[in-house]
Amino acid sequence: MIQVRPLTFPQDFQWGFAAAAPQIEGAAFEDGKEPSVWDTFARIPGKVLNGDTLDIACDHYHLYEKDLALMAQLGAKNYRLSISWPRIQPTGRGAVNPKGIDFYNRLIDACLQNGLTPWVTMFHWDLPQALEDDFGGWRDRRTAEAFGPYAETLVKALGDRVKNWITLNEIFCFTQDGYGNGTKAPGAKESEQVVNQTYHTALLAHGYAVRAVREFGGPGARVGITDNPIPTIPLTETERDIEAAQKAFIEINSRVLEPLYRGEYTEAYFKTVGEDAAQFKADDFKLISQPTDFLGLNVYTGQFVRAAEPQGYEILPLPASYPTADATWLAHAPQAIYWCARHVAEIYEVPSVIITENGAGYDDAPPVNGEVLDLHRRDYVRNYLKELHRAIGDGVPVEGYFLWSFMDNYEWMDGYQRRFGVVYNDYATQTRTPKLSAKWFSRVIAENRIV
Ligand code: GBH
Repeated sequence: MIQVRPLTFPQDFQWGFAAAAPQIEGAAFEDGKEPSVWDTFARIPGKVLNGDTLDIACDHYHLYEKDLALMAQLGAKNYRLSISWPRIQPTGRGAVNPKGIDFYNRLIDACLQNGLTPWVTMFHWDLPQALEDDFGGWRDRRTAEAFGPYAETLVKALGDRVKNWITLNEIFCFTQDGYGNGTKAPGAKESEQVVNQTYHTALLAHGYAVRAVREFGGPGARVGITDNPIPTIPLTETERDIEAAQKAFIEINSRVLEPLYRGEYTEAYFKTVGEDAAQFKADDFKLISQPTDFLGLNVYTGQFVRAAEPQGYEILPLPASYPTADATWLAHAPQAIYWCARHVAEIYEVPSVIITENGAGYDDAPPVNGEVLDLHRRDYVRNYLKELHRAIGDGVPVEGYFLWSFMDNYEWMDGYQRRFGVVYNDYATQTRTPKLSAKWFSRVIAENRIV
């Protein structure tokens, strides 16, 4: 007879859903919230598909109780949410908006009532517009200095119930894309040197936030950052290609991971940025490289690498026929999750890896007879989970997996067309319909194995 070996996860493996405030909350100008850079950016013609704004989004600000109940019904035990800085501090500095604190108090309480452990991201790209206007946003270290008191406010207000803190989400996206390519808010197109400076400011902000958690987090508080390094997949799993993939990983991701884990800008960093390095003060790295408790990884796609001279590696372009999601940047490369987790464990010896996001964006059609048969998304996730399971089997310390995303939401410059949810959202009626992928994922959680 056939011997089936179930793909079971460790007993204490943490399953959950991920989402972010600006993408789901709506209520963009309610209860004292002032605009974020995204509220401004979305109003610039041509920047976001169909001119979609974040004004209403999934109206989660008003519907959160129902949403959390559905999440719990699907069996999730963890929820990664983010907090809107301009809701807490409308101008990014000074007086705290009591209604902002009230909302997150209610949200966290509702998580706990539903058996959901909150994992809180302090910043998921919605910088208060006032900081962009007054300081130049992430170009200027005053923004990092403002982040410290903001983080402290959060930790003091919510730290009795929140024990898992994520300082920043994907530095690359709000620096390189925000100030370099201009595809994300604030939509600037600065020199490489300025872009590298925005990375440095972000790293400092992370450092201030780590300090806030250490000082005021109370018993059991943990802190980490979520990064989206480009996963480098060895073309073949042979020594030569693996070594090449490691080298490529270090170099192409050197702007964030090297200062965080090596406590300086390294040779790999200077090799990558050349003469456009960030300016820094000697003490900065004490703040930036404080030890953290876990590293969050957002993994969607990867790049294939093989050994080659003279630099030791070659990154292979993906052919046009390579399978992708409707989000065309999202090439279907399940090994990316294995290699990304393994690289950070092997190179930086991170104590714990958490997949803080993984998922797929498609332009799903509305439910038919109450069903969305998103086998494309289901199989995408299933294949990535198999590779994650393999990583755990090989000894990579992976502690949890958060699916991006709970429900369809505001997909940044792709607006509402591009859907990453496992729950379908009808924006006209704010009706939520779990897709096939949600029901399947719910069984995975219940059985703690790939079904
Ligand atoms: C995550 O970002 C975000 O954290 C989340 O908010 C978002 O909704 C989710 O993923 C899905 O996108 O230059 O054309 O090759 C993912 C960020 C988006 C970064 C695509 C790299 C490359 C675009 N990635 N981007 S392209």
